[in-house]
Amino acid sequence: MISTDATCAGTAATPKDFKSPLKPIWCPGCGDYGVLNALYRALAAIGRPPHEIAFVSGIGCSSRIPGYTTAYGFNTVHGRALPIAQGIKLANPELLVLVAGGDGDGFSIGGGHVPHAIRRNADLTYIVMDNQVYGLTKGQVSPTSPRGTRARSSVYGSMESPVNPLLYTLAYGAGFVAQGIPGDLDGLAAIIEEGIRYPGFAFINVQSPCVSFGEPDNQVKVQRTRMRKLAAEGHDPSNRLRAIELAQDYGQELYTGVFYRNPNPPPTHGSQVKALQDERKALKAGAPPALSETDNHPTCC
Ligand SMILES: Cc1ncc(C[n+]2csc(CCOP(=O)(O)OP(=O)(O)O)c2C)c(N)n1
Ligand code: SF4
Repeated sequence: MISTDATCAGTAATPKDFKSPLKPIWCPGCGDYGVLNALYRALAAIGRPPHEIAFVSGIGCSSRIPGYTTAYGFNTVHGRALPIAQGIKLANPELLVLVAGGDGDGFSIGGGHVPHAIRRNADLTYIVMDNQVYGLTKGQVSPTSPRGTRARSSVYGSMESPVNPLLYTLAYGAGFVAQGIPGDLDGLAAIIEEGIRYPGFAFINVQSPCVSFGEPDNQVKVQRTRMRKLAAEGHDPSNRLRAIELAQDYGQELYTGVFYRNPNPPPTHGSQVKALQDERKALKAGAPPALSETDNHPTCC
């Protein structure tokens, strides 16, 4: 295991340092394996020891991911990873806080939490393993399933338009929005590392195929042939309007890389809370002593 003070001692961390003894029980070929491997690499590059990392998830196949790392993990409640992660970050701002889950967890039951984490600019990295299906509960349509998807819960085909996670987060003002695929491990590891380094709310949508209930034309091998790297297309990630334009192709084009990185990141929620606390402390230190019990209750009344 990585030394608890590896970064101070100058010992380089390796992906293995973040691998827990627990063996993943995902189906063979599940995209989530690739996400986990990319994450190991990203954490090694960041170099923070596992005890300085809190990894929070909701419920779902993808939400098992914290247990496969050596970070402190919390496999919480369906759809509630973001509020719990925000609480952890507020209570201990020094921690590196990662959040993960599925598209159902994040954009169905938990969809109402995403805008608030974004508008607060909570300093979290949120990784959604978007397989366009509810995997754990055996293949119902999810909020990102394409219209017409036939599943156990929609035998005649889904009649709803899918949620677009890229547009959703960009529209609410997320400072970092990216997308990756597990078949491009190097690219995904680089995106996760960049998201972690971004000072503020970072959203990473991973098109992580479900081999058991997902669409056959959206599996790892097919994705590799379909992916279009934004960097190779000459996209400038500081251009938010262009990012929004590109994000509209979600479900049609498989863009990978950083859609948007705010070149002037606004203050994080934590830094604003800290500034307020410091201001209150200074005021208190300079303020006249509080009135005593007797002063507050004069004997005349
Ligand atoms: C409050 C609540 N409602 C419903 C469920 C049942 N449930 C567990 S996981 C899940 C959806 C899983 O899909 P997703 O979040 O996309 O993750 P995946 O399994 O595909 O990785 C549901 C509906 C639950 N555990 N708790
Ligand atoms: S059911 Fe799908 S999402 Fe769940 S482990 Fe299997 S392949 Fe992965």
